Amino acid sequence: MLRIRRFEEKAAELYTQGKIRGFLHLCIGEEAVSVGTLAALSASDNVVSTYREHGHALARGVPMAALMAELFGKVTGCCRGRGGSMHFFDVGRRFYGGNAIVGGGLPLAVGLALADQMQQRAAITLCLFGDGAVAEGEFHEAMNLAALWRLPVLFLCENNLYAMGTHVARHQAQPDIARKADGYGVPAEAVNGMDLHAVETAVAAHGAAIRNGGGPRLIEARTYRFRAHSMYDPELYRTKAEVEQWKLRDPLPAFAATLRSAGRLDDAGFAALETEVAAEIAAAVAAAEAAAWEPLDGLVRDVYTADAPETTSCA
Ligand SMILES: Cc1ncc(C[n+]2csc(CCOP(=O)(O)OP(=O)(O)O)c2C)c(N)n1
Repeated sequence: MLRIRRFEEKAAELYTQGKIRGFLHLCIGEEAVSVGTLAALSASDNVVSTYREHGHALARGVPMAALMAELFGKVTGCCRGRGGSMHFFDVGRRFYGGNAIVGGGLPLAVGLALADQMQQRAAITLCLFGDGAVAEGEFHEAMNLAALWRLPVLFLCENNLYAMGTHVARHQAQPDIARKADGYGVPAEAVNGMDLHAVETAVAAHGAAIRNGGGPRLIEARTYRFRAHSMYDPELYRTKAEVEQWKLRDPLPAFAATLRSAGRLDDAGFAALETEVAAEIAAAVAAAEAAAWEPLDGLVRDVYTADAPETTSCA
């Protein structure tokens, strides 16, 4: 969680300096969902994410340097700097995006799970999406097909209450997202998305049920983003008091407190973690600064190609 938090704080700083361009959506406040979820999956599972995916990619083990370089638009980025913040991708780690289209990952996840089922590959597909995606047709089509074909998909809605500036109660006739699974006969659960342990426990349990042939499941992780929707958002739709109230539930100090009371972390240990993370970030930034841009003659590479895309992992 600390790596994700500090990585994103640095990204925001670099963005204001003009080093990172395009869109930048931070997941600060939602780290317990990234870490708790990915900790409960195995390396052979598939992960399909959204445009707010920095935390998911880091928790999946995609190297920070490859992600930082991607933010900079450099050739050493996980997509050669072509995708930027919204399109982190690492096929070797079965991390299938980074997707700018709200709800766009849902059909992709169903396709991956169908392929696994047809090839009798033992894996589940984690499909992450926001509360805004639940208003899209893709959500219902994906739930329907996954349930009908009993596909090994774990749908995980990261409900941070807002789709850009619209509160979930203003775009959902039924704002209790977990209940939407009832219509498809899909078992579902809402969990405290600010609690790493609660998220990990739920994902492990539902993941095990899916692996045992139980068909798809839905988890609604109730969480909150402390920062604006993106770097361009004046946040006129919520009060500062509301944000401050949620910050009292910040998953990072909460988990640190749990570790402290269990005798597994003290001040010196926490300071050492901060130092380690700061060094990792500094190295990632320096490497991204020093890296080359995509050569001009490579600009149409992978746009139209007869060759299969590269399938190696990021270094
Ligand atoms: C199909 C589509 N419609 C609209 C948009 C514009 N848009 C970008 S983010 C967003 C809100 C999505 O909110 P949510 O799914 O709750 O994710 P969160 O930002 O809360 O993580 C919208 C409507 C888009 N990118 N794609």
